[in-house]
Amino acid sequence: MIKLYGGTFSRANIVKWYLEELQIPYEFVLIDLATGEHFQPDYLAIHPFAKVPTIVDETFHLWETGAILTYLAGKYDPTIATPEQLAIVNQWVIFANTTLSDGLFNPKMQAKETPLLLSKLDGIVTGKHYLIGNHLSAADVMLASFISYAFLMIPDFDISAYPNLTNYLQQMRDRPAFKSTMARPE
Ligand SMILES: N[C@@H](CCC(=O)N[C@@H](CS)C(=O)NCC(=O)O)C(=O)O
Repeated sequence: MIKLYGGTFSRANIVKWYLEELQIPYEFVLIDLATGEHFQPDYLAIHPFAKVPTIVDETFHLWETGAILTYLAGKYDPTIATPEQLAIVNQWVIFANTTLSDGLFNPKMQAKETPLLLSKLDGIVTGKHYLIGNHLSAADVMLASFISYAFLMIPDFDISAYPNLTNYLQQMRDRPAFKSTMARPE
């Protein structure tokens, strides 16, 4: 069974969400970041930079949220049949983790980049339930996770000017697997 190492409120929840969408059984191993459990030798042996999340799939260790999602997509998403399909998923995963993340969270970039990114995303998801094709993919999980984090981390973050993105995000947040993994208690 896959082991997922993560903190209570950490990016491991993104991996949890995707594992639950894929209906893959997993064991969650809570790493207490507050007490520095991630700096213990046992954990450093699987993640030399002492961050979460990490997964262990049989004997295979992997860290970095985006890399984990792409790995899970390639191995366990039955709708991904070609390297090109996986590459498109990876493109969105990397986009969310870099271009979008910088544009949303970097104070030096926010003013210029956030409206550009959100308005472009609003156009891209118009009339769509999913970013790619007619099923949820790791691309949706990463994109919706980062936009959801923006609501938690950026005071007054608001996407109401982008109705298609708002609808898309709401559909993601209504998914049972999102609610059981990403949603925080009110
Ligand atoms: N880009 C990395 C970021 C990992 C990361 O910074 N994780 C945080 C928790 S969300 C962490 O481990 N913090 C503990 C620390 O930095 O000491 C990923 O997505 O996996």
